[in-house]
Amino acid sequence: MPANYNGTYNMISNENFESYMRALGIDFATRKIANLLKPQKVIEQNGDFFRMKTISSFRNYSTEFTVGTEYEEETKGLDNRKCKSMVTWDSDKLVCIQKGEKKNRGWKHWLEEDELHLELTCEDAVCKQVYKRAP
Ligand code: YOG
Repeated sequence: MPANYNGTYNMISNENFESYMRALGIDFATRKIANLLKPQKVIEQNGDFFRMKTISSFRNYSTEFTVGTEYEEETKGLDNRKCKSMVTWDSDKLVCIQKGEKKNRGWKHWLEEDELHLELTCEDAVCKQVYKRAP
């Protein structure tokens, strides 16, 4: 039985988002706006199938994948690149590798009680975000 990530989570902390965005080549003005956002993650999970939505007042981003199956990801509204992405389980952690133009790109999710943790990596930048389950 895989871990259950189903739920809606609100951002409570966001470290190094600026360096992550710089590594992705996001322009100054967009970074200033994005840095002020407190997005929400909405996760729908059915076994190994996931729909993940990142929702904010500025832009939304949505991805769907099956764990263990490589998929074409287009980061529309973010840095607008194409990646060959693949998510795998590392025990109860979800680990995504995003192969493409940017080296060392990916993310990891894990749960700690009512918190959803996310580490976003691009090149040498690591952003750490924590979300709390919405009441
Ligand atoms: O999430 O890959 O949870 O897809 C990362 C933003 C900001 C737009 C968000 C909008 C990267 C301008 C998704 C913020 C910065 C800045 C809300 C990260 C790029 C552009 C959409 C992500 C995974 C894991 C699921």
